[in-house]
Amino acid sequence: MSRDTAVQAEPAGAASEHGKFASDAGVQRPRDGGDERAGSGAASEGGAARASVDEQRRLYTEMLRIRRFEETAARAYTQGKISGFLHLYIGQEAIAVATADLMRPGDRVVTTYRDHGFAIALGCDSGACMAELFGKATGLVGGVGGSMHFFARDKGLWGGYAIVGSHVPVAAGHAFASKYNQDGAVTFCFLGEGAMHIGATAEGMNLAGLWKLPIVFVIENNLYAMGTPLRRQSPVDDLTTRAPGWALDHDRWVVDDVVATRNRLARIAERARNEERPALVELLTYRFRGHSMSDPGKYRTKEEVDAWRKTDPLARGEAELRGAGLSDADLESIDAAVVAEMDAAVAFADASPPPAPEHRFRHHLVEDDP
Ligand SMILES: Cc1ncc(C[n+]2csc(CCOP(=O)(O)OP(=O)(O)O)c2C)c(N)n1
Ligand SMILES: [Mg+2]
Repeated sequence: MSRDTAVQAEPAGAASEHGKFASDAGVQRPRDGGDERAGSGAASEGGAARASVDEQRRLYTEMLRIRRFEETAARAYTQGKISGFLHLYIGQEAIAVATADLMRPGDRVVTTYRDHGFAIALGCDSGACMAELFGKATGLVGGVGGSMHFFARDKGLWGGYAIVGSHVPVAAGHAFASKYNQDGAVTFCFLGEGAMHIGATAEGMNLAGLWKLPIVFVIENNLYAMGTPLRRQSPVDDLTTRAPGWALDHDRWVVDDVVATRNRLARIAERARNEERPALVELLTYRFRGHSMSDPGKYRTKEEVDAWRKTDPLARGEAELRGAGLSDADLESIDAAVVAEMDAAVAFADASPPPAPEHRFRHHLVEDDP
């Protein structure tokens, strides 16, 4: 089997590909059926292996922690406690949780400005994350990075990046370092579907394929780049059709199940780690809020948002736990603990001091005038 076909995506699409997403009502949804569900299709392999109830509960709780963190941050934003941009990860949580769960020590995540979910999933303290949003000295990066620039090297989070596509060559550089130093690590580079049309993205992916780097590029295709729907960004819906040109393995599925997504992504990551097979993965997902807090999201219909709520991995996780015998009281107590954690995060951030004035001169390269 040739490298390009080892992990098969659907055949390259033409303009008719848009039929997969657009219904008569203009609701953007992936076509039902096919092999695009996380737990189906030959490429999913591990998708069928179900998790134990304890594992399901753990992954559900992690997704819930991200959702409650984001909801809490949104409230704080409207109270004027957070300045600048705030891009929420609500709806996409399963991707960060699945990734954090499969990562090995030394692996790296490089991502976009929609980065809070990765920090929480990777084990950063929620108080430090909230304090970063509040611009406080106790924040993840001392309060000077803010929402879009979370960074926690010790947890494997090598940055949120605000310039679309700019981090893709950076991530390829990390993966090159892994290959050069033979450290056995994989770099996971997350990008929005909008970033697929940026020059730097092509440069980074080309080098990753050329040098067979240990990297997995993951497109979080939430169907919109700010207010621009996919059909007005790209001539094809299936963005993995570009992978063969960069000699990248490729796969693509709907993220409706955190366990299946973790298992399917883990297999791809191990091939990148051990077999010199970098990959381009497209995950079909949805953000339930606007692009950022200033976006009311009027470019999409209530029907579309409701349709995606039916495959929300968090709701599925809850239904599965109920199916496994957890009661309302059990689920309420999980939620109560998470809400208490986020309330404590806000209290911590509120009580923290701003960065000392001299802090603004740290981490700058300043050259003397000649
Ligand atoms: C090079 C560049 N151009 C434009 C912007 C403004 N901008 C910020 S986010 C964004 C949309 C990106 O959409 P996508 O890649 O799909 O990611 P999502 O926000 O959906 O997660 C744009 C155009 C930017 N930050 N950088
Ligand atoms: Mg997008």
